[in-house]
Amino acid sequence: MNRVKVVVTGAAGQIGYSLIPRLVDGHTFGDKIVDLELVEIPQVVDKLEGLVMELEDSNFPKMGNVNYTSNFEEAAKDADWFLLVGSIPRGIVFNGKKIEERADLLQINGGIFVGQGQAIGRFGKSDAKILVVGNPANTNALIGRHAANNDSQLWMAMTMLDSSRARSVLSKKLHIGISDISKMIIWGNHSPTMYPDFENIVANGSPGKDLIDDMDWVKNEFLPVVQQRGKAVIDSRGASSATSAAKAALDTVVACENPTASGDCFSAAVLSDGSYDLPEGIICGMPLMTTPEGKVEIVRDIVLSDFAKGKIKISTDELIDERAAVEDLLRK
Ligand code: NAX
Repeated sequence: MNRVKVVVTGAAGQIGYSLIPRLVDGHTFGDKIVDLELVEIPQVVDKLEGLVMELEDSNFPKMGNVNYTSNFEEAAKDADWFLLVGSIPRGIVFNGKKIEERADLLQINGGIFVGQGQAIGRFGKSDAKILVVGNPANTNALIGRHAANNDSQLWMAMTMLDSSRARSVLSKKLHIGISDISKMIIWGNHSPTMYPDFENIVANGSPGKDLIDDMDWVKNEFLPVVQQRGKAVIDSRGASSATSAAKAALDTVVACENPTASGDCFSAAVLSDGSYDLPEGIICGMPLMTTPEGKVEIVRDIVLSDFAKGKIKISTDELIDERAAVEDLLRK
């Protein structure tokens, strides 16, 4: 197949502005022609005309048909990929109420994902891949997956940005290049409870547990820096991570579209099936690989230390709490 149809929601947002051009630049999908469906809420959708003008003016070599719409069902028809970036951020006024609580955020954004999930299940390709970026990403993906009710489609929540951040910190600590580090796994939720697994990385052929024995550094620097990196970017920039989030979304697509190198894995959150004794029925960060046939599977041979298991439990407990907060949306 030499064409791929990609739906992007939140297309007028800051991640969208960095992400969308790079979907058609010939890198992410290689030789394939990329048809784009750019989706926004009705109040914002007209702004996308300007983005489409810019895409046309950029002469991207692999750009196919580009459409923009606020009708998600129309956009979803026969799509191969869904990059669900759109969501309502904390702090905005929604239906007359300022949204500050995580529970409110879960309900509002979860509601969006019921409708989008149903449309993906009905109209998306049977082997569609869905990457949820909009927060709270794991629980949004759980709601969307449930509403889609289509087991042949793959629902993921993005943890690649957390994995990229962890690799960056580890490469500085070990004085090696980013590409010298493989098997960077993020376990759990895309939230400050996530667990970046330094013990199971492979750095220039050596396991992380042999290279990093400074637990004070792990506890007091590595984990807090990676877990709080999103907040640090917001505090400095006055806006959340956009370029790095867009790059991470593209990296996730590339990781799914190409077979994973032998012995390596990549990070995304998928429905847990009880592997590694993780609670079933949550969308949980795990090690994944893409087979030579193009199937994305959980890697099942990672060994977890007691330290890792304790940290991962904190994050999966949080995911169970989030699931309980949206129980009503999982009954629809
Ligand atoms: P922006 O506020 O710039 O853009 C979001 C866009 O989504 C807006 O244009 C809005 O109109 C649109 N939107 C809202 N509801 C929609 C719907 N139902 N259908 C279509 N579009 C809709 O946010 P941006 O900085 O682009 O971030 C987007 C999301 O990514 C946020 O939820 C943010 O928290 C999340 N992030 C997730 C990350 C991850 O690693 N999973 C990291 C980066 C980022 O923080």
